[in-house]
Amino acid sequence: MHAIASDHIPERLFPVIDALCATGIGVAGIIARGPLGQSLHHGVGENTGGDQQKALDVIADEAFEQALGPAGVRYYASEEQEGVLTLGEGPFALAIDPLDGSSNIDVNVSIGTIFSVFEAKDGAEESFLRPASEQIAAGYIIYGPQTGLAVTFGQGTLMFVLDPETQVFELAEEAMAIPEAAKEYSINAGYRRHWPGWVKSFVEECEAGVEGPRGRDYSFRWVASLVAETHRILTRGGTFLYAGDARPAYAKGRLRMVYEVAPMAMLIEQAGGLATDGKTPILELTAESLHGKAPFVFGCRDEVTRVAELHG
Ligand code: AFP
Repeated sequence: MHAIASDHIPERLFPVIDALCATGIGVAGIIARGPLGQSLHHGVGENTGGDQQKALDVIADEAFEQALGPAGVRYYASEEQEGVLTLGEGPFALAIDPLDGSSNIDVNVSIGTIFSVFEAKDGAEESFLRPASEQIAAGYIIYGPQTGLAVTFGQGTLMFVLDPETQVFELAEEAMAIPEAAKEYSINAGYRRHWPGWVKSFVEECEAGVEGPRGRDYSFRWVASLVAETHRILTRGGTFLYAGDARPAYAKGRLRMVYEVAPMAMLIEQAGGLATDGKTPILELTAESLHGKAPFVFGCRDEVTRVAELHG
């Protein structure tokens, strides 16, 4: 019994997507039990990037690592692992944030798993330190009121929903389309004093609303869960900004290029949106290190274009 029903998945990638979905169903069950099950949100250490590791980060990482080798993944690069793991002799290299948004685990807010797939090269690290445009698949599983899967293979962005009765992911939308213009913008406004000028200018234009240069009112949204923000923007539009700011260690923002920024950029662009580092398309960039960060601005074309004008 497969975990996903769809003839919209390239045959050679189906085992990988099916393994991601089957593992995701297990992770969703653990999350749904919350405090009734094992403790999920207590700190268990630090990952390579210096971020605090929660118990669920490690549980999810171990589950995906176990499942993906037999599915054809040769190299496994995870936020929760220092280096690249060799899982088998399959044709693919998969980068993953096993559990993104872990600061939301204990408050029952949507969190997710983000993944990016390349054809494996001869070397482990070189299979990931390459132009983001070479991704052959990218997506996320969202653990929320619905458990969902957004995925792209370079021919548009598809959305699936897990049917709770059959425990199978079913196709809900085969061509997600982001609106041209946004009505919402997303940024952690708590750090306004640290923002670069172009970020402040964009946000102030949104705050000026219908009387300002944008000529319409905007609502502000911040969930602090990249998967939840991306799902909302894919579904109804918006603009997301996490640029570099003046805080120590935030010169390139907070989000990681290989397993957060690059896969989300592919999903967004395949749905007709734009994804940049503030001015340069993410898909034109090459990761310099496994856990390196990248400034990230994505969403509706009109807004991301305006951000690039202000950045310039
Ligand atoms: P955690 O996984 O540590 O919760 O970080 C989540 C995240 O990487 C991304 O999902 C959010 O968009 C972003 O951090 C939120 O960052 P702030 O906590 O600085 O708002």
